[in-house]
Amino acid sequence: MGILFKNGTVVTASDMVQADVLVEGEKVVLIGQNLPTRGHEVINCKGKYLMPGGIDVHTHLDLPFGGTYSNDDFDIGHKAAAFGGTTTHIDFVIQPKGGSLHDGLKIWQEKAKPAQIDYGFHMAVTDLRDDVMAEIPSLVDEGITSLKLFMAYKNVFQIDDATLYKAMEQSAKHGMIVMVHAENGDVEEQLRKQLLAEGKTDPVWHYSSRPPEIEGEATNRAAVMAGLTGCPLYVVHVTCEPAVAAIRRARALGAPVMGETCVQYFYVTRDKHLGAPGFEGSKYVCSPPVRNAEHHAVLWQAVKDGTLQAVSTDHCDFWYEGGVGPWQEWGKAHNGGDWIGYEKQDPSYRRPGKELGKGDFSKIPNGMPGIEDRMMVMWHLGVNSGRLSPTRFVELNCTNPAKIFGCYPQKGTIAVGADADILVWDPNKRHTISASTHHMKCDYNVYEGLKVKGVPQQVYLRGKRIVDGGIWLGKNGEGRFVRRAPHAPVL
Ligand code: DUC
Ligand code: ZN
Ligand code: ZN
Repeated sequence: MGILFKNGTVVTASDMVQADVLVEGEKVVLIGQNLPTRGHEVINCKGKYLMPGGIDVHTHLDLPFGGTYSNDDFDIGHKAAAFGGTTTHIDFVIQPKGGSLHDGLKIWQEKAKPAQIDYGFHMAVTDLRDDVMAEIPSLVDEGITSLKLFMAYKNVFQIDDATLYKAMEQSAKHGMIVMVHAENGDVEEQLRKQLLAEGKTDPVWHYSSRPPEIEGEATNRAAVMAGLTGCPLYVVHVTCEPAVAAIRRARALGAPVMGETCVQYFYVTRDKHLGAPGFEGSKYVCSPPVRNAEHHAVLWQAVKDGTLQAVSTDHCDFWYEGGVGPWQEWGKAHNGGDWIGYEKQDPSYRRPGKELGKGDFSKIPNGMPGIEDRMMVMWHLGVNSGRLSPTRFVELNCTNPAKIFGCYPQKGTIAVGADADILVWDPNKRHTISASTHHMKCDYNVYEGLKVKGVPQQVYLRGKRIVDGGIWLGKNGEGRFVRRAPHAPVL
């Protein structure tokens, strides 16, 4: 007996067709019209879209950052992702100071034990010693085919140009891809010191310490190295015109350069959000900073014309004030008391959050929530407005991420033989986004009050229904590590 999704419209990166989809076990086994129902559980999908589960290739769950940790972990963060239609994500393992890449990997494997959706790892290299260089090829055997290097966060994560160049040479040899956080960290340090010395300490000055020019410069520098080494480059969280221009130019010259932007960079602005009165703007501090509408328009053009190939979140949430939410109940209800996170050990404990940067914008933990919102907000702002077709929406949020990071067609599409990660998407259902109803462990939502039309009604992970309307049906430990293949295509 299988599950037969009947009478829906199947949306892939290339087509929208009225068809039935038969799932047996964990896989899609048949797509066709008027498939016989006998012996199957039938899901009536009339008026619904059947889309592949979302893939968010840029998340930071339980990330140590600026003296605290990001809130969402591989338990609550996974549930939140699934409620928003994301069934796979790729998180960043951070090489610990003085440690090896495999030391970092062990830490993240431990974090991932409660997994509820599928996940992969990128490896963030912070210290490319000779022994670490020698370790890189073995990552491929472990299904990790992407390295990440930070060109910013001086004295924390930042690497120098020689390191980036060497990492690219090594990656190119082994069919891996290099990702960069592209901002000039040396210039940022100078700007930051000047601003603080002038008494400019409020959240809005974060923007001035990281202007578009230093993002564009670093993006161009990395793109030049990709051209010289032949290493596929993926620029994460592109926010602005100078960075888009650098990627566009490099691609026109034939360099293997790709890029993503994140959903918040289409919506959140310096003027309204980061510049909000008091300390409110700290909610929107992330790096690179959010930009104003003129850059949003450049990003829409870039995701339309293929200069950028994917949309992710950089999900990395911190408390504003702290508080309770539905996640607390779930922690107890669905884990049978087995959950051993902070809150279980000491319910009064609250991880430090945005307040760490009161009086000094540079100490505000960088990041915001978004893993749950991405698909709904992109559908609403992109498809409902006519900027994106449903097929391009699927391509940006599901298919291209899978192709670029080596897990297509297992993930990222609805096709015979693919994992049955399926969204039953209701394009007519309305929903108001709010921190009071979201499932992320965060006391604010970047899109608070945004009325979207189009939501995932049911979510299937490898053939198992994990979300049904507002009901959670997933289980800890059922999320699986996704081994990715090297030599993925450059799109
Ligand atoms: N940017 C953020 O805003 N948060 C985490 C790391 C990053 O690069
Ligand atoms: Zn980054
Ligand atoms: Zn990030």
